[in-house]
Amino acid sequence: AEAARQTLIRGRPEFRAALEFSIDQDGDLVADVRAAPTRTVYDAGGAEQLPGTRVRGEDDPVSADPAVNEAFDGLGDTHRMLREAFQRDSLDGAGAPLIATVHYGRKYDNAFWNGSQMVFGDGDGEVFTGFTGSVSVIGHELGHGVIQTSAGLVYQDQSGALNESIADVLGALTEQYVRGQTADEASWLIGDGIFTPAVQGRALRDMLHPGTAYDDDELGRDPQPADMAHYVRTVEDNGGVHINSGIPNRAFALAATTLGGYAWEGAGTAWYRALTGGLSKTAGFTEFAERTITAASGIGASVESAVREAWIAVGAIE
Ligand code: ASN
Ligand code: ZN
Repeated sequence: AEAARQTLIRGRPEFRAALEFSIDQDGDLVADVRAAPTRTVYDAGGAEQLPGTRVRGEDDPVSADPAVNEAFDGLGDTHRMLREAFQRDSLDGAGAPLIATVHYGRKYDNAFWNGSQMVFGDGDGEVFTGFTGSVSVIGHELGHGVIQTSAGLVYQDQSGALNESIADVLGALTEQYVRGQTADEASWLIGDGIFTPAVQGRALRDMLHPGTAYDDDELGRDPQPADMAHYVRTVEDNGGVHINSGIPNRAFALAATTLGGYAWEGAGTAWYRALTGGLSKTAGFTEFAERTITAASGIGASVESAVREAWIAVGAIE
């Protein structure tokens, strides 16, 4: 009877996270405080000292600084996607506060997750504009926080490339979720809009067509392989974690576009369940492929088959 009562007042478990209100023990309607993010944005003012000066929290007005607002909104977008698509309460599943620092360093050409918060550079203005301008980049960096508090994938070789790839998946899903895009409508680009017009390129990475995101006189060509036959063996970049992530990225984009519809529902849910369902921290592509197929089989036969075929297409399984 208690379970039925909970279902009546809170909705079925899979939809519960979408509710903004619930009923407390006295029968009163209360705001579901856990549903809301707790965001704080800091400004490093061009220094490399973290976190910097606090400039915006949940109760503060919009800032005069667009980078502050873009970071704040991007944190909220990622929090909402995790909660509504996967019923995950923030990065750690337990309501962790979301912290970001903007204007980190001078002409700093990157954004990163430092193990406990987001950090955004402004870019040098020649190759990169500010890093807060892309929701997929914000979702990627926060994705590292989700991965760290779930499978904890080791940031080296194949497990590191999976770490990078799953961060891209979470970044792409955040962007698609807030835009309301289906897999067919999505760009599958990570970092769309952060290159200056001087760069010959569309984005940092292209999940559906790895290796084609840019081809620039100064930057060179996008080094990502699209399948295992072109896996890059290197000691740089922790064994090519930002390079070989192209392989699992393409598996995800292929599975999602084969299925159509919203990517977080079919392929995304299989990936999320594989990530949070006992994956080993040194997992390689094959272990992850098998776990996503198992998770997909619990969603439906068409999802299982699309996921299996995608991993076969990139050469991670036979
Ligand atoms: N943007 C990069 C990333 O999140 C920063 C780095 O860690 N190399 O992977
Ligand atoms: Zn990353």
